[in-house]
Amino acid sequence: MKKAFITGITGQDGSYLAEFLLDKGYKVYGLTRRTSTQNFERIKQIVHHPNLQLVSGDLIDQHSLTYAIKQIRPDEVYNLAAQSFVQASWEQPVLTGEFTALGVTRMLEAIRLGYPKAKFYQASSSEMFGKVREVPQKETTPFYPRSPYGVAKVYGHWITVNYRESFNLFAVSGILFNHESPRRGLEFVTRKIANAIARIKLGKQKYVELGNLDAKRDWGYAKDYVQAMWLMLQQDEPDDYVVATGETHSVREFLQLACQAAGISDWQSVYKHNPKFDRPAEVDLLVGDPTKAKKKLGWKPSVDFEGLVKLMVEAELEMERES
Ligand code: NAP
Ligand code: F7E
Repeated sequence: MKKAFITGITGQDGSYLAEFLLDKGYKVYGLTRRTSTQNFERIKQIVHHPNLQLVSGDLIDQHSLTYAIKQIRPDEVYNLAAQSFVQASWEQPVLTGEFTALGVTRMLEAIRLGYPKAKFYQASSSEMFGKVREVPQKETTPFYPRSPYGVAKVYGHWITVNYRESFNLFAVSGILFNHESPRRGLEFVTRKIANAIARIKLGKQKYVELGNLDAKRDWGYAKDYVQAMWLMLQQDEPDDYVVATGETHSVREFLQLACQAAGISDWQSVYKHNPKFDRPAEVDLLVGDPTKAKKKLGWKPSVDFEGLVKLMVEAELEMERES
């Protein structure tokens, strides 16, 4: 039985990846932080699965990571844990650096010292492209991060490449563009809009307050993206890949389509601008070129932009009707 170790298992991607690997017959170990109340909402369907084991630790605590790797001796390690909210990275830049940047080195050290045979996946991000140097962005596009989060991810990316080249580890970096789902945190714009529009439709809320509607993103479906992570670790050679849909849409388009999906005819009547959600430095346009992932991994997205908006709004309508 293959063994996988996932950091960030309680997050959006970690929960989908754990389900995907359990379905494939893996024994899955998930790193969780101790909290005063349990935070297992996204893993509630699998938490009692006989092949899932939760392991206590923290990306800031080297000992817990090294101990876990030594004990488990996993075939595959997916480092998905991070402070992942861009806006929060201006409020907590040092913590973001500790988790999102140095946390990667701690995981790599744990593998180097504890079980160097393990294959390592690092969750890199399109935020590394920031003020983009090239459209669309591909594996060779230079980075120009625009937030403490983006800067931390550039560090995580290069330390992964460096450990591959220095210590011959099977370490890969997936440069994933935005991917969303009903399990997305409520602070991210897609889930925030989908949830607010459902509540407005049901008469629970009047407006949705947003920042910059002109920002454009390449949005895909999270379930598709965790498959790409796994495929990267099944290759003969470690390499880095862009994972994206190749399409870009504005926040305004997301809002318009969400209103349409809920049967709200005038989107402007439910929207207010709130400068609190504007960013000190914005990433204006992201659009990825997934050619390499398509050719080498045989990966392709199964849900398009319209399908994603519809799926998210429908899920929120169902959840809000029940609550
Ligand atoms: P998410 O929902 O915010 O999940 C983050 C996970 O990291 C949670 O399980 C969280 O645990 C855990 N975590 C945070 N700090 C930790 C620490 N110090 N020690 C241990 N665990 C810690 O993020 P996501 O959307 O699933 O994204 C997964 C990864 O992909 C992240 O690294 C993110 O930066 C990256 N990424 C995401 C996207 C995207 O569009 N979703 C795109 C590119 C890259 P708690 O539940 O305890 O908070
Ligand atoms: O913002 C604009 C905002 O917070 C998207 C993370 O998973 O993807 C994510 O980062 C855009 C930005 O995601 C609001 O200014 C307008 O331009 O949903 P977001 P993000 O910053 O793109 C990357 C790939 C990651 O790696 C990250 O971990 O939407 N926007 N109004 C708003 N954004 C938010 N959150 N809230 C608003 O009210």
